[in-house]
Amino acid sequence: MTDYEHLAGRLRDQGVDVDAVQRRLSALQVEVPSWGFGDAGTRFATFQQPGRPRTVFERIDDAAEVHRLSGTANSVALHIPWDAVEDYAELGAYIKSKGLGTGPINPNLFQDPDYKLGSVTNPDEKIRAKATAHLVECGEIAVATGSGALSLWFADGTNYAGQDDLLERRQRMLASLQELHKSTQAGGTELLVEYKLYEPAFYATDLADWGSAALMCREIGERAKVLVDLGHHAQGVNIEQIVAILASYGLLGGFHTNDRRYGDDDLITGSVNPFALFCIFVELAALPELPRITLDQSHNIESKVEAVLRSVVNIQEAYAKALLVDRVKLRELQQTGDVNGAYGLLADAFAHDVRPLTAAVREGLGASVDPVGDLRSGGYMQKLYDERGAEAGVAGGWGR
Ligand code: PSV
Ligand code: MN
Repeated sequence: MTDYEHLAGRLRDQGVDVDAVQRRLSALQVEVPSWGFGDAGTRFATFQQPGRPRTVFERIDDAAEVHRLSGTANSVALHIPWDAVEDYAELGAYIKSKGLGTGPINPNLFQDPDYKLGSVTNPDEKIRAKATAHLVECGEIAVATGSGALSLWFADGTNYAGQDDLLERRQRMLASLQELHKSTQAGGTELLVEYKLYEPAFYATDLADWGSAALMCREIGERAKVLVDLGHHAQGVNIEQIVAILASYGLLGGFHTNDRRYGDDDLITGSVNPFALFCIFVELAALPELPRITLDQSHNIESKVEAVLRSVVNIQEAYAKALLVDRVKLRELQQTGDVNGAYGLLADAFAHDVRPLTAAVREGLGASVDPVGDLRSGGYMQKLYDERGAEAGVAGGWGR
């Protein structure tokens, strides 16, 4: 008996509809970030890896390899200007030719010296107008590349008490985002508004938490929704509760997945606390459909294509385990106040080794049974080393 037959038999004995689980798992698709393949580092150093992509097209090639092996990463998010090109229709066509779709477009409002005191919140009206013009341009890029969304993260905030008027900054941001909402009307582009507790601002980040982002979205317009980045909360915050609440208000726009131990560490999704990831997927699996799930990671010392691939596999496994939870039984246990019984139901689902199941799903999708092993033993990485060399190219991310 194969591992898969053994697992499927055991799950069926426990009343799990294995075919339904496999169908839902097969429909899972996550978006990968172009910048996850480019240079990234800490504030101390960036280590350029051999075979690093030299252009946005090469970053897309890397994303296509992740999809080929996982069958579960069918689109790529772009960052402008890191991924800027002359002809965006051509870029969209290239992405399509690789069997991928264009994920959200990420404007970059945090590296220009003009934004020292903020971008859309800057006290200087001219700088705010420049920031808004970049957002509007990214809206046009979204249409040209066939992306349906803009992913909006602002480094805006203040470092010291009294530095600026907190409420006025919020009004400035709102005015800019309302303008963006209007300018993206024809394209029907979704605006995904991301919050982050701190960094780079250390006194007050202008969008510091989900409540603040949700209120902002309500004022921006109906296409604005909150984006939850798993690395953007204080230690110990219950993210699955945030997910459930936002979804119940129709305000859950999507996710940036990664993992962390301390702050916004951007480590491989599921590498530090897989149980926390599982609990998030337990909430997501209860929704009529999954929201956008996008990796947002920067790999400094680990091999990047492999790190992205492993993250996708970890997400598959977390979702697979969440799909094993018997919802009817869970509700019964909750209603009768059986605390240990309800927790035990989740703990049992989490404890399953679902790897034979996710492997079978990938095989059914024409992808790899052992993606990381196949990446290591296949020729793709060697081809990168041979063709791209170690030094050439541009960062395509935070590196220099
Ligand atoms: C910076 O904290 C960040 O990681 C945000 O999460 C953005 O989504 C991402 O960079 C890309 O700009
Ligand atoms: Mn993010």
